[in-house]
Amino acid sequence: MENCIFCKIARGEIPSQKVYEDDEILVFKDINPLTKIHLLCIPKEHFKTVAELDDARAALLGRALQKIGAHASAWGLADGYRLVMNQGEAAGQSVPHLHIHILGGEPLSWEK
Ligand code: DGP
Repeated sequence: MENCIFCKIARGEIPSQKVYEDDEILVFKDINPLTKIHLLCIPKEHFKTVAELDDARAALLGRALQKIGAHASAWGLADGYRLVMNQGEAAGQSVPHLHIHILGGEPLSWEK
């Protein structure tokens, strides 16, 4: 998608602080961290929400979760972390490119 911020980050047209990259996913630091460590994991392929998952994208999302699990300790998240995916504007999704928030680096409460 030409004007998508995360597509531009994936293409290297907008700088980001990358912590992991392979041919199909990218993990980088959130520009507006909500916790001491706040990363975003995106598929390089553009789609907005899990409503658009076909089998190939579902497998891609599974591999993204697998990579997060494999690398979280190296990213400073050995004590635990939270994964959040906002789906749609009403849920707070501001960038219409599927992304997984990876939150941690401090104790996280589970209260509204
Ligand atoms: P959401 O509200 O769930 O769509 O989360 C979008 C996140 O993306 C938000 O926490 C801020 C982050 N973000 C937006 N623009 C940029 C950017 O240009 N660079 C980086 N690193 N993060 C961004």
